[in-house]
Amino acid sequence: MTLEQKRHVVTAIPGPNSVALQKRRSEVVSAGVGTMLPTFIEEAHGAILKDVDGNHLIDMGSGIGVVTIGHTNEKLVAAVSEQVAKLTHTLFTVAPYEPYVKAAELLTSHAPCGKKKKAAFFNSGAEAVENAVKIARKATGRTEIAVFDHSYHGRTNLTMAMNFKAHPYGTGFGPLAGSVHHAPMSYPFRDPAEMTGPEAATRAITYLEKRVGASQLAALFIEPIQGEGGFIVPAPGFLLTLQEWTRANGIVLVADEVQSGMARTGKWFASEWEEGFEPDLITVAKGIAGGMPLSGVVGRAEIMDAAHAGGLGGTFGGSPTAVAAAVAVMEQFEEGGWFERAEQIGEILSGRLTAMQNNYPVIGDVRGKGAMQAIELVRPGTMDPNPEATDAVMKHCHQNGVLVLNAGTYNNVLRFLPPLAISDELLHDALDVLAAGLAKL
Ligand code: PLZ
Repeated sequence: MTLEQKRHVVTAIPGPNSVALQKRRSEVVSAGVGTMLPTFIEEAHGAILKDVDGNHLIDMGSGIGVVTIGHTNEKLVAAVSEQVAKLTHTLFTVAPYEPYVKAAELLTSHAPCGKKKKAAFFNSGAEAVENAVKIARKATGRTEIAVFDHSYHGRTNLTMAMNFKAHPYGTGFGPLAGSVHHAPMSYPFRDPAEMTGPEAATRAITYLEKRVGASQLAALFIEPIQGEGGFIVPAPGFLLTLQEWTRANGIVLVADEVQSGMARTGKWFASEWEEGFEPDLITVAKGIAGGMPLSGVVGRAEIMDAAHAGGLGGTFGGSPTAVAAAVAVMEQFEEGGWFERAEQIGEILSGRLTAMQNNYPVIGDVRGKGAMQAIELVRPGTMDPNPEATDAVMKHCHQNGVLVLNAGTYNNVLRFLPPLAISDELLHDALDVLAAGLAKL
């Protein structure tokens, strides 16, 4: 399938057909399932979404970093079509199939977790995080879990407790799971100006040592670049200092790369940007299967093998079509060009966003790596978060056919994570719309 790779707005957004569908939807779909932009999408290709009113929108979010390889990527569509006609389900723990093994071979060969690695597949990012907790507890014989401020790890009971933000993720849904401890993150934009990565790590370590005790901790979870928290990139040396401490204390270090992994930042994993950083386990999802539901835990074999046979699983985890999609994605990454493209996109994004920051003092910070970039909006001349301006600029983009996403603990971050299939022309067009939205403030 193809779609002209051009922005084209023919109705109000949302248009009349979307408004009618939204009405139908509100009758039968739970109010708890929110929607950022109530425009119903009919089809998509590359970096273009076509809605039910014929509008062509530029996708600057990839469904929150999922269709990194581009919408309806041809090789992925072919692989999934072939697989769906051949075998859709046995349940891998009942009777296995080869594509699961192939996906595990590809994933283990690229995960930066030491020499001998193993993997297991699940459905969602939250499920991968939950399984990493199980594996780390079994491997260490300990119970306690540490996470960072501004983190996001999912919507299940255990992962709700691992998120930083109570609202909207946890409020009213308790009691939340226990044995989860939050430590201060390295947040260069908001930390004291002179604070280094190792100093920020020491702050977190001291907190955890006093509050929990290193010997009690099974695992420390860190997003090497925080996603929902607002693309917070920790200061250099932060991750490495944490690793020295987890290694010295027998704590399993888990990198949650659900959002940052799989070519998004210009490498297989964002962890690789910190030289020498080798997490024990990595959780993956989103971009690994280009839109098919798949997640995984990959990491050091001796830790992955700590779980007893029968201890890990689930009916749909690593289903044949999902792992076939993952194989198609990872084989294309191996073929080359994708990481370079993510870096080029990053240069265009950071160059233009920095130029906008010089023009518009509402932009307090520009940050990110590769095709994972964001701006944090403040009240000009202060550090105060500016969620109103963020919302206004986002709405301007939406109305003009550019799907951008917000993020951040203070709802004051606009994040950009386009499909890597986006052309320079489309990217510049989307950024022109963004600049016009900032000018309008
Ligand atoms: N870990 C780092 O970014 C999902 C949430 C979308 P699931 N982030 C998008 C929403 O509002 O529900 C995420 C993540 C990181 C874990 C997860 C959870 O992944 O596939 O949504 O369960």
